[in-house]
Amino acid sequence: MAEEVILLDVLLSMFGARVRIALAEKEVKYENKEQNLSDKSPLLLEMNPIHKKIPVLIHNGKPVCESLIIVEYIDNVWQRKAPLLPTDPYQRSQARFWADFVDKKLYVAGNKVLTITTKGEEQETAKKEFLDTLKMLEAELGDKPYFGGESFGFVDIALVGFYSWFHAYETFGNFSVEAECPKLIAWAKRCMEKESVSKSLPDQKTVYEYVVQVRKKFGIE
Ligand SMILES: N[C@@H](CCC(=O)N[C@@H](CS)C(=O)NCC(=O)O)C(=O)O
Ligand SMILES: *[C@@H]1O[C@H](CO)[C@@H](O)[C@H](O)[C@H]1NC(C)=O
Ligand SMILES: *[C@@H]1O[C@H](CO)[C@@H](O)[C@H](O)[C@H]1NC(C)=O
Repeated sequence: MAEEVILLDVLLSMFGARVRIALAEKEVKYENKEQNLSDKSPLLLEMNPIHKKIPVLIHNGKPVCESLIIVEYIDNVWQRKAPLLPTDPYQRSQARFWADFVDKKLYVAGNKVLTITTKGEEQETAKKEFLDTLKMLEAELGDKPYFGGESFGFVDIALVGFYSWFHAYETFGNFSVEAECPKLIAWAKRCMEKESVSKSLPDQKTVYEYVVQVRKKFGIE
């Protein structure tokens, strides 16, 4: 059956990156339609009328929204490759827990770091929250090569897109992730050895320059 797969995406997005990586892991061919979030396209508004956010996967005309839900959908639809989520129900629940933790804690803490306006106390608080969150993730990783064990999977996909943002977090937060979480950096580099990951992620400098622009736009310098 001929399939039509379209991704509404933004290259710098860590949420979009999840979907790009999952599609690459499953070797799905698709058309990437880069979106301008300052001028949302009629297609984006039609396909995600509730949140009006990227990423949106459009599979044979039908939209799927929310990055983690899209990754799970991809895993269920394209079963020709190794599963991304564990098959064991308990392991599955744990993978979903940690992916949800990335959204609820890491993303939120990261945004606080990127919007730091003053050195001193604000910076210290934001930095601590972010690094504490990363340390919890590092503890969950432990000595395993990937979050799910021996193979690259759902939690790796949920988290690795943030690696592109590390230089920006480090610069505005005045810290080194490598100094604080060496095992997590080793894990990120291991993930980057996979073409599905390295080809899906923007480089750290590009993201940093984007954050500088956004901070200027909002009058933070
Ligand atoms: N929970 C969503 C988050 C997606 C998200 O925040 N997308 C941003 C870009 S990184 C967006 O489209 N923002 C547009 C807006 O908020 O107007 C997911 O996992 O897909
Ligand atoms: C995105 O839309 C804004 C607002 O219309 C516009 O100023 C900007 O140039 C657009 N960006 C790109 C890359 O087209
Ligand atoms: C950044 O961190 C270093 C080392 O912890 C510290 O010596 C320096 O004062 C910090 N700089 C700012 C601007 O907070």
